[in-house]
Amino acid sequence: MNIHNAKIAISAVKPNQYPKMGVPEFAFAGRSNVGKSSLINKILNRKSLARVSGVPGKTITINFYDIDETIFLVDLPGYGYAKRSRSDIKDWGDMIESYLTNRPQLKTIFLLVDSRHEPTKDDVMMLEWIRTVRYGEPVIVIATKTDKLNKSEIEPNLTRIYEKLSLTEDDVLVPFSTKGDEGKETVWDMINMLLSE
Ligand SMILES: Nc1nc2c(ncn2[C@@H]2O[C@H](COP(=O)(O)OP(=O)(O)OP(=O)(O)O)[C@@H](O)[C@H]2O)c(=O)[nH]1
Ligand SMILES: [Mg+2]
Repeated sequence: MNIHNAKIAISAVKPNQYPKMGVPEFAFAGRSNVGKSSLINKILNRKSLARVSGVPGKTITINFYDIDETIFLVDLPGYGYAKRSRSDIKDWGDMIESYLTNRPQLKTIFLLVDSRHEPTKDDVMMLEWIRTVRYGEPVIVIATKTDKLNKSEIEPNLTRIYEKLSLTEDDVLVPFSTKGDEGKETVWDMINMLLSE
């Protein structure tokens, strides 16, 4: 797979817009502003393929990135963005749910949480929901923005995430940062492992 051959395939809001190509898909979920779009750019060595912003709520569609016609990386709109109306939140829920529950080629859902903070109620709910729809599969959680922590904070913060999300030894918790390469190889290793299953 040539990761330099990456392009946006489509920004979808409803199922009939999802790509027809049946290649394996890997989705990135998490709170708004947690760093989903940044992670996609980072692992592809791209500056701005996926739109990133300091303003939460940047990604409002399901964005499918076509990597060498071999896999799709799927950037999901973030949750927990306070300035959304109730009907927008419902639309968000319907959109995410219809994708995450009706997509045979979806290989896994990576859940991103901010390494600096205790996982939010929404994070816990999202993880529980992922456990239900992906019953029996290990959960993969990515703790983002580790560069914003002191060295001494990393372990305790990871432990807090592990405990708050009730992770088990079958699950995976990956520290990740866009400043430097932390986590990048691990994410690719997991994608490649799931591809070879
Ligand atoms: N220091 C640091 N900043 C990061 C990191 N990852 C993301 N950011 C910053 O966090 C902000 C939000 O990043 P995005 O990638 O847009 O977050 P998102 O999860 O896609 O957000 P939505 O599209 O709103 O759901 C941006 O200002 C990024 O530059 C990281 O590892 N380290
Ligand atoms: Mg985004």
